Amino acid sequence: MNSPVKYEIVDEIGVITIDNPPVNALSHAVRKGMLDAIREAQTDASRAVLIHCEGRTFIAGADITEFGKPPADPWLPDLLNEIEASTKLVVAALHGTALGGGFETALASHYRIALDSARVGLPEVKLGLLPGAGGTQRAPRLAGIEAALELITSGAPIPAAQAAGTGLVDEVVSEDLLDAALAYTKRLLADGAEVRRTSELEVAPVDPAVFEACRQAVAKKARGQTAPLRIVDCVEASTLPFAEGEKRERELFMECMQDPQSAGLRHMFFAEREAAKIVGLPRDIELRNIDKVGIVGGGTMGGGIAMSFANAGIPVTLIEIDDAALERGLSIVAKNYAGSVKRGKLSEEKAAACRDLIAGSTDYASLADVDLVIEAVFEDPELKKDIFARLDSVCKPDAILATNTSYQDVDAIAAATGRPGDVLGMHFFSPANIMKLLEVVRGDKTGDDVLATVMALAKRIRKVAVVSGVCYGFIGNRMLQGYFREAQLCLIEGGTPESVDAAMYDWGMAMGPISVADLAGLDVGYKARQALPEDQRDDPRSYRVPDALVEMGRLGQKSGAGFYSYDPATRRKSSDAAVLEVIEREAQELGIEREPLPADEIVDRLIYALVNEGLRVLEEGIAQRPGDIDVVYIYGYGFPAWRGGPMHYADTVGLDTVLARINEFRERFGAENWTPAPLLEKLVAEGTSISAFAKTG
Ligand code: 3H9
Repeated sequence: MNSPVKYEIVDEIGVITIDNPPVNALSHAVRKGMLDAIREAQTDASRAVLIHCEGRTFIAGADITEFGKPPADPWLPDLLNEIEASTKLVVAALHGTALGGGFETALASHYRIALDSARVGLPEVKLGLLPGAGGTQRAPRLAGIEAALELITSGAPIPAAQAAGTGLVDEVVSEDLLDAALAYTKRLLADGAEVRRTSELEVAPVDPAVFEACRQAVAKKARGQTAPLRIVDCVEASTLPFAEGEKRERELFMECMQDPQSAGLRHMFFAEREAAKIVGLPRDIELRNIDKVGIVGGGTMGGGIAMSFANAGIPVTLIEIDDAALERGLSIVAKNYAGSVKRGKLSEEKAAACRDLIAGSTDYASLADVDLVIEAVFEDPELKKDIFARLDSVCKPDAILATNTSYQDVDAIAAATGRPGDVLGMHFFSPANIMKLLEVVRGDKTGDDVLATVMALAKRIRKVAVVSGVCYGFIGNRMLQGYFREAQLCLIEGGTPESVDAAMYDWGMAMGPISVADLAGLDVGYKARQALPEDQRDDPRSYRVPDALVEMGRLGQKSGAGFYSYDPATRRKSSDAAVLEVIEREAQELGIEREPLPADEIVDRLIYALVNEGLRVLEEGIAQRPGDIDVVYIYGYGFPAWRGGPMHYADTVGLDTVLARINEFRERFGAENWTPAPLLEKLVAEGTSISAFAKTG
C-alpha cells in the first residue's frame, strides 16, 4: 500500500509531505510514515526538515475514527517527542486548519511558519478530550499560561496572525506556502538558528490564583463537563519539569478518553456530519443554483431567517402585507444588527453590508426572479395554502418553495401548488439567526434535487440540517409532546416549578421544561387545546394547571408572569406562592394526592418519554437515522451534547434498563402514556443497541 507520507530532499531540505485526504488526519499510516521520514532525515544529506501537507489543510488532528480501537505504534506523543528531539532543525508549514494533534505536531517542531489564512487550535475539549500529545505542556511554554488556558479550554481556533502575536507561530506569509517555507528554513540555517525544543523552554510564572479562577469560569461555562477541568489540571502541571507534566497529561488524557462524555461528544461529531447526507441519494446529484431568496412574512421568524441568509452574503427580498408591517419587520432586523455591533460580534461595516442585502416589498411580483422562497407567516394552514397558490403563480419555474412551519402538513401545502415536487419544509428554530438547527421536511413529492439543494444551502448559511419526514411536529416537536406532558404530570403529582426545572437543569438540559414553557408562552398551547374537542385534548392532568394560569392572565415571560413571576426590568424569575396554590387546587380537584418526587424519577420520566417517541420516529422512517434525532435535540432543544443526544444516551444506559423503567411506568401510570415503542422491545429481545440497528437497519 502506498504511504500517505512522502519524503524527499529539496535544495538540502528534507521535505516530509503528508497527503491523507480529506483533512490529513494522523492515521496509523501517517504516523508510521512520519516516523520513518524523521528517522531517515537524521542520517541523510539534508540540513533541515520541513513538514507540510497537500490538499486543503495541514493536519487537522488525530484520526478520530481510530479512537476506541486498540492502540497501534507509533503513538502520537512518542512520535512528536522524536520529531522534537531531531538534531536537525524541524520547521512546520501550516495552512487551512492546523488542529489538535496537527497543531501539536507544529508545537513539537522547532519553528512554525503559517499562511495568513490558516487557523490553529486545540479543539480536543469539543470531543470531551484534552490535547494528549504534549499540547497542554508545549502551548504554555510558547504562549504563556493564560493564553494557553484560553486556547485549550475554549477549543476555538485562532487566526495565524493572532497565534503569531502570542508566540505560537513564528512567521506568517500571504502566498506560496511551500516556497516561502523552504526560503524561511534556508534563512534559519544561514542565520545559524538553533534547534529550539519547546519542551526545554521555561514556563513564565503566573499567580496560582489564575488556575482557580479558570476552574470556576469553566465549571460555569461548560456546566457538567469534566474535560475542561482536566485541561486546567494539565496546564497547571506545565509548571513542573516537562517529563512530569507530560506524564500527568497522558494520565488525564486516558481518563477523558474512557469517560462516557467523550463517547457522547465523538458520537455527535460524526452524527452532525452524517446528518447532512441523504440516504439513497448520490453525493454528486446536480443542485439548483440559489443566488437570491424571498421570504414571506417579516415577523420575528421571517426577520431572523432573512438575517441568516444575509449573513452568508445571499440577497433577500422580504414580503409583508403592507408598508407598516414591512417597516416593523425591517426595523427589528436593523435593531438586531445594531445589537450585534454593540456586543462586538459584528463590525459596523459588516452589519451595514448585511442590512443592505435585505430588501423589502409588499408586492409578490418582487419574487418573480428569486431561486427560493420561504414562507414564514403564522401557523394557519388555510393562509399558508393561499400563499403557496400565489407563489405558484408568480415564481419562476424551478424556484424552490419552502414553508417554515413547525407542525403543518407539508404535503397538503404542496398540493395547493401545481408543482409539489418543488415544495418542502424548512423548519427554523427561534431566534432563527442564532439557532443552528434546521429541520428540512421532505414531502411525499419533494424532488431529490430540491432536497439536496436545500441541505447544501443549509451548510452555506451555517445551519446544521437534518432531514425529517412529514408528521405532526416533525422529529423535534413531535418528541417534545411526551417530554412536556411528563413535566406537567410531575408538577401536579407533587413537584414544584423549581423542583422539576432543577432536576432537568442539573441533569444537563440548557433550561428546565417549566421555564421553557414560560418562555414559549402558555397561551400558545391553550389556544391549540381550545380549538380541539375536549376528548382530543390529551391527559387533562397535564394541562389543567397551565390553562388555569392563562385564565388568570399569566401567559409566561411576555406577560411578566407564568409558572414564575418575572421582574419587568431584568426578567429575573422568582417563585410565586399563587402558582403553588393553583397546582394544589387543581390536584385536589383531580383527586391527586401530591407527594414530592425524587429528581431521578423526574429525569427518567421526561427523558424516557423522549427516547420512546424517538424510537417510533425512527421506526416510521421519519428520521433517517438515530444520530439525526440526537443532532435535532442537541442543536434545537438544549439537550447536553456530552450525553450524546437521547438515542445515544439510551444506548449508554442500556436498552434493557430503559425498557424495564418504561414498563414500570406503564404499571404505575397506565398504558396510554407508557406503551413501549415496538422497536425498543425488538432491540431488547435481540440484545442489541440503537447504534447497532443504525448500522444494519
Ligand atoms: C486529537 O487530535 C487528539 C490529540 O490531541 C492526542 C492524540 C493522542 N479524524 O468537518 P468536515 C472527516 S483529537 C477523522 O465536513 P470541514 C469528517 O468526518 C482531534 N476524520 O469538513 C468528514 O468526513 P465525511 C482534534 C475527520 O471542511 C471529513 O473529514 N481535531 C477528522 O467543514 C470532512 O470534515 C479535531 O477535533 C479527524 N480528526 O471542516 C478537528 N476531521 O466527509 C475535527 C474531519 O466522511 N475536524 N474528519 O463526512 C474539524 O473540526 C473539521 O473537520 C475541519 C474541516 C475544520 C478540519
